[in-house]
Amino acid sequence: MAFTLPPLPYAYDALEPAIDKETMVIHHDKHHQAYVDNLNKTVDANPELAGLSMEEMFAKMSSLPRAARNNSGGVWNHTMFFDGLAPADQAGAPSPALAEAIDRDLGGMDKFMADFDAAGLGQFGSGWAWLIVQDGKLKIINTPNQDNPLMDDAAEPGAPLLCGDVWEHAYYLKYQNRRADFLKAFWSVVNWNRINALFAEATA
Ligand code: MN3
Repeated sequence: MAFTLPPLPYAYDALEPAIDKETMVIHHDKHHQAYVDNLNKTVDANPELAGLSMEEMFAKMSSLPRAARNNSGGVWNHTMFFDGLAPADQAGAPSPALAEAIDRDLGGMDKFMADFDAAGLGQFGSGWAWLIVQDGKLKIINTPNQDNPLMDDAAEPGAPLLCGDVWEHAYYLKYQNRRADFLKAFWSVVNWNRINALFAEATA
């Protein structure tokens, strides 16, 4: 069965002013759609991928063709990214359990946000910043291209809670070269309710 593009869980302009409508339209309808289309083409061209979910591909990523990595990662990471955001008035706040873990593992909320931004800024070229649970603890990592922490050859494996897209297409229309300003605005639309739920699941 072919992969399909999940709809955005909010309106295209719902994240303004942090992320503008035009960027969201292009990012979701063009970039994310292209990864879905290319993943389906890759599956058609590689019979060993038939019937696999993206998570099943990640579990044996190192033995699959490069196109499977780029396109399954591209689809999955973008869904994770868009679901990880919410209109500012619906974004919630860290749960007591998550806040405690952020203090314990990441040195507090301010340091967490600064280190997450640094992971995004420090990713040379295109890639992603991540908050993950690794061995029961929170950790901030980054990945190049469309790699993610679920892939079998991930340098830093873990359960993803939040990702920040630091490909230029995620911010260039509004922020041009100012990746740091984009990451700062990103925090105003982070979906804490979802992170809380994923954290509870990953540490259950
Ligand atoms: Mn992107």
